[in-house]
Amino acid sequence: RFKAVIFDLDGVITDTAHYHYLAWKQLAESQGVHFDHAFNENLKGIDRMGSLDLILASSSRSYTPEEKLALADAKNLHYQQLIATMSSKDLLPGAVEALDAVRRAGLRIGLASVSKNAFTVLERLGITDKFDYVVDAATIARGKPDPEIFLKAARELGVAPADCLGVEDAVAGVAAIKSAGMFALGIGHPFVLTEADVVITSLKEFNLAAY
Ligand code: G16
Ligand code: MG
Repeated sequence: RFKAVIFDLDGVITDTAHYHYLAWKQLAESQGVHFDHAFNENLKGIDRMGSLDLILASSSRSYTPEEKLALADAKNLHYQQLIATMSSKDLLPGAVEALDAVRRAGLRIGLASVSKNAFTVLERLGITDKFDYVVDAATIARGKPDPEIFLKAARELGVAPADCLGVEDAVAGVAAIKSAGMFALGIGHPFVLTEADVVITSLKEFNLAAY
């Protein structure tokens, strides 16, 4: 019944959340801000500057826009060093099988990640050619939960939003899919992803015919 499937990257296809965690933790602690896994959960799907603002909100001092840019750049440099070691071994279980099942079913495949490093990560994973269209995060004005990135993917794929299945692991991402008017498949826990139409634990359970 769907004509396209639009995937999120981080937390769905690969676990870059861990690398974001390491890079943000070092940055936060350099500013005297406590950072743990629970806080990292809030940053999933949130763009770089939005994430930095959430972290610096706990700092005792204030920052100029220039200081914020420098901190965001430092975090990104560290993150890029971490992802440089990625390879196909970093694909989450079931990810390639899910992409290939969608392809066999004759549907279009898109990627909607707000990460400006998404192209690099796809290359490292060796799956760039599995996508018909990858949104360039640099062209997106409003991050998730705004539907902009999912709507852009649908438009570029030539498919109406109502004919799209969106796949997300983050609360903000599921919210973006729902406000785009798409069917939302959540990857994670139903108590967390309450807005999703269906929630599965990982792409290992992906079954296109069931949604
Ligand atoms: C991802 C991550 C976020 C990260 C964002 C921006 O979003 O989940 O934690 O802050 O990308 O990444 P970058 O700093 O590389 O531009 P998504 O949409 O892929 O889940
Ligand atoms: Mg994600």
